[in-house]
Amino acid sequence: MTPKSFFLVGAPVDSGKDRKGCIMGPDAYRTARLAETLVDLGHTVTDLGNVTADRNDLPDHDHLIALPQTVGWTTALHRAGRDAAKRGMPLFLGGDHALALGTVPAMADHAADEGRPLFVLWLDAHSDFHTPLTTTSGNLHGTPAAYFTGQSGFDAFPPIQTPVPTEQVCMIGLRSVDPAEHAALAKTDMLLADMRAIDEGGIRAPLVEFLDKVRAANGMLHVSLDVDFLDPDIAPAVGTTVPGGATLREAHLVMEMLCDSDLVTSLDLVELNPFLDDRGRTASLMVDLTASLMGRRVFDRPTRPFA
Ligand code: 5AB
Ligand code: MN
Ligand code: MN
Ligand code: MN
Repeated sequence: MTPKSFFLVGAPVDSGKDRKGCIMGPDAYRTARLAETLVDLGHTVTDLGNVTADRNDLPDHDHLIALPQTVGWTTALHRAGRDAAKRGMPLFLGGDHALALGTVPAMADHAADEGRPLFVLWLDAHSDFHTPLTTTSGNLHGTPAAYFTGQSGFDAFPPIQTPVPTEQVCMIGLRSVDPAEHAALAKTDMLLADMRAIDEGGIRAPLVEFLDKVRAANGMLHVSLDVDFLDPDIAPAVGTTVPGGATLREAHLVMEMLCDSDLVTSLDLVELNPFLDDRGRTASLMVDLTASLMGRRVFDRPTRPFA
C-alpha cells in the first residue's frame, strides 16, 4: 500500500447508550500503540487529540438518551471530520457508534466537494438503522445508518447535506436487527450480508461485490468497524455483545482485502469499552485489524493457491 498520511481524531463519545466506558476508547487505542504501529508500516501519523462535544441548549428528551450531548458530538465531529479529511486520511477513534452521526455525514460532504460519491462499509452485528421515532431502547448509537442515508425523524439533528444513497452502503456481520429496522431496510437496496450468508458463501463474496461497485463509481470508501462485528470470544470489550460473530481470520481477511483494494479513505473504530476488556486484548485486536487494513502482511503478494 502506498504510504498514507493519517490523522487520528479521538472521539470519546459515550452518550449513545446507557452503559458508560467508551469514553476511554481513544486512550486505549493510544495505549495499544495504534500510531506507532502505523508508523512502522511506513505511514505518517498525526494525532489531533480528542474532540470535545459542542454545547447547545436543547432540552433533554423523555425517551432518547442524552439527546443534547449526542447532537453536540454530531456537530463537533462533523467539523473535526471535514477539517481532518482536507489534510489526509481521518481515523476516528471511538467512542460509541453515535460518533458516526457526525463522521459519516462529514465524509459524505467531503466526497461531494471532491466530486466523488461516498460509499460506506458497515461492519457490525447490528444495522443501526433505527430513527429517533422507531428506537425502543432510546440508545442513539443504534441510529447513525438511518441518519446518514437521509431517513426522516432526526429533527433535533442538523439537516443532512449529502445523504448517502442506501445502494452505496454495505453491511456485513448482521445478526441482531430489530423489527422496525428490518421493515425499513426491506424498502432499500442496501447490500446486506448477515452471518448466515457469511456461513454459506464466505465473507469474501459480499465484499468483492461491493468493492467492485465502489471502484466502478470512482467512489470514496468509509469503513465503520464496530467491535461487536467480531465474535465476543475474541473481542469481549463491548457493551452489546452478540454471539456468533466474525472470527479472527474472517475479520483479518476483510481488512486484507480492503487493503489490496486501496479504496478506503476514512475509518471509524467504534464501541470499544476498555472497562470491559481483558488485559487490553480487544484494543490490541482492533489495532491489529487496523494494521492489516493499512498494509501489514506476511508476503507482499498472495502465495499460490494450494490444491
Ligand atoms: B451498535 C439495538 N438495536 O437499538 C438498539 O452497538 C442495539 O452501535 C443497537 O451497533 C446497537 O438499542 C448499536 C437493540
Ligand atoms: Mn454499531
Ligand atoms: Mn453493534
Ligand atoms: Mn454496541
